[in-house]
Amino acid sequence: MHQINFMNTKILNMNKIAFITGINGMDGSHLADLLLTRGYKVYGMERRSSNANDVNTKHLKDKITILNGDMTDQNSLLRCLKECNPDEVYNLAAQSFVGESWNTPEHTSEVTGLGVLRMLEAIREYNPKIKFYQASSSEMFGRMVENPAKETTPFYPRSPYGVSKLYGHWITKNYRESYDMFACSGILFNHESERRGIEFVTRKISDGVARIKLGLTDHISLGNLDAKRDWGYAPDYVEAMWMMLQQETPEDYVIATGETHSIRDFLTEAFNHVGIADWEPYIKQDPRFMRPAEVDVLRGDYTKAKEEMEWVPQTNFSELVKKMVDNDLKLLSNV
Ligand code: NAP
Ligand code: F7E
Repeated sequence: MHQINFMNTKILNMNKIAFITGINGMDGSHLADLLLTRGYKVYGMERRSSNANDVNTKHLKDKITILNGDMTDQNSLLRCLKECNPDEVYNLAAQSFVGESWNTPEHTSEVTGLGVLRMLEAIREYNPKIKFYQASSSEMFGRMVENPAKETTPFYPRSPYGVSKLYGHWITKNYRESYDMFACSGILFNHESERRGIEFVTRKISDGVARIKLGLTDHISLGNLDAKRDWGYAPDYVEAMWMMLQQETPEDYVIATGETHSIRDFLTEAFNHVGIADWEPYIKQDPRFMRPAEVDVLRGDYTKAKEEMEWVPQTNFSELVKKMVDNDLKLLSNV
């Protein structure tokens, strides 16, 4: 037994086994990095793809074990649990792109909604003592009834993705209450990093700004520039996921920065960082990137996480934007 102190949280034991779904995603890869430093044996689940999908996990190749499974296939989840016998399951797999959820609402509901039920059932059958983390989302607040939103704020999702996440959130709470399982949800507001998928607006901007700076393109095509988001840094947020499973009792927490910024603010910060003050000529507004229903503003109140877990965000908006732009400049310069 090894002991460490982390941000004044309780002393933790090591040699635990963690099973992470969505391992190749942004959060899955950051969480694996974190849990390895905490001494965990890490298993990650990926679904089959024709081509390698390991851009975020290449560096973890010899450090973690990959299992094959799919959130739409109950037996595959049960088999994964049997293969790795985890202490903690982090369910990060999802069809996570809000815009795509209008194109494939049924698929999104299957993976992002019902997939949670399948995992909970697999845990219940294999070992109900396993601790379970569900990746809930600020998209459940959608048209915010209260600003900033906290754990008790009523939900009002605005997309098939948000509705699916709400199902996952409530079924997690229901299994906690029905079967006394250690099952909890982190209601995470937008968080980004150098590993963010290219279709999400922050990475699309950081990549586009880097290309413009390097003379590789002359514009970025975007949709609604007036939407506002509460953007944090993904490595800070995966710490909160892990902290939730170290609490004495399973509870849901809002994880956010408490600040909100528009897409325009993000553009200003990103272009300023490469020395371009007048960025408007570089933006083309494209109706393809507008949504049938928009979430105009999101802002979270993380007081509960601060008071009960001593979690606070470590990276501010300006630092986040700079990290992402610098990373894309480096990636594109090496091409
Ligand atoms: P991400 O990069 O899109 O990763 C999602 C992962 O889920 C991918 O590895 C994807 O694999 C996998 N996946 C999709 N469908 C699957 C299926 N049917 N079976 C198994 N795996 C499947 O998302 P992220 O940003 O890291 O977010 C992690 C989780 O947190 C997601 O559940 C997301 O909805 C939620 N969340 C994210 C944010 C945010 O701001 N990032 C905020 C709140 C909640 P493929 O590569 O094969 O598609
Ligand atoms: O859009 C606007 C768009 O796709 C942010 C996911 O991780 O966070 C993420 O969902 C805003 C929206 O993220 C473009 O209309 C303008 O208002 O980067 P996004 P999201 O929809 O907030 C939540 C918390 C999750 O849970 C999700 O999994 O940006 N926007 N122009 C654009 N968005 C995109 N993608 N592309 C554009 O061209």
